[in-house]
Amino acid sequence: MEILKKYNSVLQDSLADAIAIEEPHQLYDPIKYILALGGKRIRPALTLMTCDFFGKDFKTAINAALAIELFHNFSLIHDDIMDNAPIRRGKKTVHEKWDVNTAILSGDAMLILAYQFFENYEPKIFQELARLFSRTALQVCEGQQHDMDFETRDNVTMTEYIHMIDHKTAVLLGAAMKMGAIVAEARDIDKNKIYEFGRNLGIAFQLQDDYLDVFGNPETFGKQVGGDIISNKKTILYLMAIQKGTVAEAEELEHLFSINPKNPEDKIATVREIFLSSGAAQATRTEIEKYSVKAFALLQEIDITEERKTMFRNFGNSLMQRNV
Ligand code: GRG
Repeated sequence: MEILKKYNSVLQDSLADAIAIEEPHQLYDPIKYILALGGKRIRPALTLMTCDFFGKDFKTAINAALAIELFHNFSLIHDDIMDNAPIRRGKKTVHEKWDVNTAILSGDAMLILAYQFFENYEPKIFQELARLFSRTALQVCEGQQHDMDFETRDNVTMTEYIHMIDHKTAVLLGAAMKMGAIVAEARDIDKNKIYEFGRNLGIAFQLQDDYLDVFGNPETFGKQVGGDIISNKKTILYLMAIQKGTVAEAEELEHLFSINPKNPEDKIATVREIFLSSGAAQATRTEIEKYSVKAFALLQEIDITEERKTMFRNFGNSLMQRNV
């Protein structure tokens, strides 16, 4: 993302040096491997950007940024084991390249390494970062468990779904930004507003991910369009369609989400039709808009210059337009 470029080049160097330990190779090689696969590095760049915008040299936030990226990558390794996923960032997942036990242990080591980066801060900042980080990590765990529970439930409410994506994904974006504000020693009220900005934008982003999975352009989406339909994942579109559609539409959807045809093209096309005819597609767009508007309204209230607010707004817009 253009706006994050300045931070990404500093991050690139720091990440390459972050894991200096070599032995045992079986423990540290997978960590170096997943970090070298890249990814968009949105979260650590946000930590640096937020620190910068609250008026402190963004390099002072590098340790917090490294912690958040290590944590994110650790959660991806464990998530891929749970999902039995073969590919991550276009390459073999850690448990495929090595094995499941190696992936578990390397992931665990990454979580500890993430906390160690906080030791570079003086006690007051250290405590604030660690407290936020622990709370956030626990919420991510809770979000993951809810997501797993939802797979076998057929009565998930919209509120429960939003709560799940908030915890599984959005709180980490909020925390990434708040950490930058903590290192910059911003006012408590502003720390909380920037946290809520990141969190609401994170919810909007995840809902948009659900939407693009069905209606996205295959050239620009970056993932297989229809992937959630193929794997029978009950996203917001499914929940909205069950809630808003006719009895016949709901029954057909329930049936389609219980089968796994060899050629999924017809299934994808029918589900897409029902999402449109039931009003679920429109209702999802309204929901995305609601959380984006909320995020931008919070930004307006923060005590930083108009120029910096515009930069945050541009970041939010480019995240939602997927120019990442
Ligand atoms: C917190 C102790 C503890 C355990 C973790 C495995 C797990 C429990 C949680 C899973 C969390 C998870 C993988 C959430 C998905 C978040 C998400 C949107 C990932 C994709 O992020 P991008 O697009 O990826 O930023 P890149 O590859 O660009 O970094």
